Amino acid sequence: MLKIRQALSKDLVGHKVALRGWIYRTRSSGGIVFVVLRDATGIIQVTVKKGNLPDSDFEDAAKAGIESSVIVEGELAEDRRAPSGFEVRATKFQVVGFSEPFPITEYQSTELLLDQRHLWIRSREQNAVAKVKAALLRGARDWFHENDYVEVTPPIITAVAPEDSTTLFQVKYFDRIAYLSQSAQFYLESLIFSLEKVYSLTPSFRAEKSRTPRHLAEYWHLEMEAAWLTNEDNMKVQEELVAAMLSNAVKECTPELELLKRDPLSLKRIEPPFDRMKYEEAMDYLQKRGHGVSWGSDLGAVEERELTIDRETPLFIVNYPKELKPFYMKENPEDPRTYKNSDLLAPEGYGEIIGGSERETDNAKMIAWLEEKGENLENYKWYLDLRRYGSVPHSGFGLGIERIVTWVCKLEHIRDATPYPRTVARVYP
Ligand code: NSS
Repeated sequence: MLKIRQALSKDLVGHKVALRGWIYRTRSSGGIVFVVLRDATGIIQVTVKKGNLPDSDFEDAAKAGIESSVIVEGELAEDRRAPSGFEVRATKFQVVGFSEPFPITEYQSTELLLDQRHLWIRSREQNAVAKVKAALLRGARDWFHENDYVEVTPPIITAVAPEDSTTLFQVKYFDRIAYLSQSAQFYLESLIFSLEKVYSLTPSFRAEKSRTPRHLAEYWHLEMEAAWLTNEDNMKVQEELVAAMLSNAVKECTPELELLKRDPLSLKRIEPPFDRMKYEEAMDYLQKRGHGVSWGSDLGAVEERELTIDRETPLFIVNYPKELKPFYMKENPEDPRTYKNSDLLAPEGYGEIIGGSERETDNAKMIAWLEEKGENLENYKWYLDLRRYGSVPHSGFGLGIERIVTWVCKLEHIRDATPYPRTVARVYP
């Protein structure tokens, strides 16, 4: 049994091939049924001609609607009119499972496609996105492994809010309230005192009320933390990691990228170092282009789009004002209004994919901030302990996997970067 991608080969022309998969399209004309078969790897045309195979097989082929599962045997031939340039002339056509009329047809509303997500994920675009995502993840894991990072498994049920306490999901935890993790960062910070360089890939949860094309309530978060690392070193890790992820996507998924209309060369060209722009310079840049922003304005989707729309490579925005970022970031000694931090923005208007910083090591500064926000210090006692027992300079970051997938796969909406998107409106299916 071959996979379709293997069968699309001049070397096999004239040979008998056996394939299995699902009917992607079908039409009959007279004594011929033209079936386009798909499997995990691609599509191929199968011509089923009465007389070339048992009559019962021909009748089944004529009857089987799209998404029926089938096993096909026949001779491979070149055919320039066929979708992938080849066709199989069937000598056997066995229907494994007839499909009821498939609820998804060509032009469907977004809502219907989301209701039918469990079926829609069979589409070629979703197939390609899933493979690109896997290739990006593999590129990341390989890079971390080659650079001596240890993969660790932080908890998902937590009592802390590393990012924004207004976007926590509560869970009933026996007789208490706990939260779904927004970020593994604090746990990773604790692990560097043993392992020095760690990373994790976990789901993160944000109860974001805003319906935007770049926010999910549940997303995959790739985070790293390392001892002895400055913010400048931290950005170098990000550049190298992102370049390694892109290069693996190109290596493993060129046909999928092309199907998604992403030119693989545009990714291949992206190499460190990435440009750096201070938050202050970003404000100037935006003001000159008519945006009503000033010192202290957050960079939202609109501003990040403006900053990156004409770029072909990612851009670091560094040194944000303190009021825009969380308490754990290290004050920038060169401009104490700001932190030693960076956001990495993807080019072509896609915007933020990574947030990172050097971490504050002065407990007094962090306690003052937590008290000001009315946080319960008890919950952070363990985190503050990390600065009491052999504190070291350290840095880390978090990369939103669906954000990088949205960019690499040129998606309009982040929900298509994951098979089952979780948004305000939807937990079904
Ligand atoms: O809030 S972040 O900017 N930063 C953190 O969580 C740090 N504690 C990470 C760290 O230093 N270990 O989120 C990091 C990234 C951000 O750049 C996005 O790419 C992604 O996580 N992110 C999201 N992706 C999808 N949906 C939502 N709602 C979302 N929020 C953040």
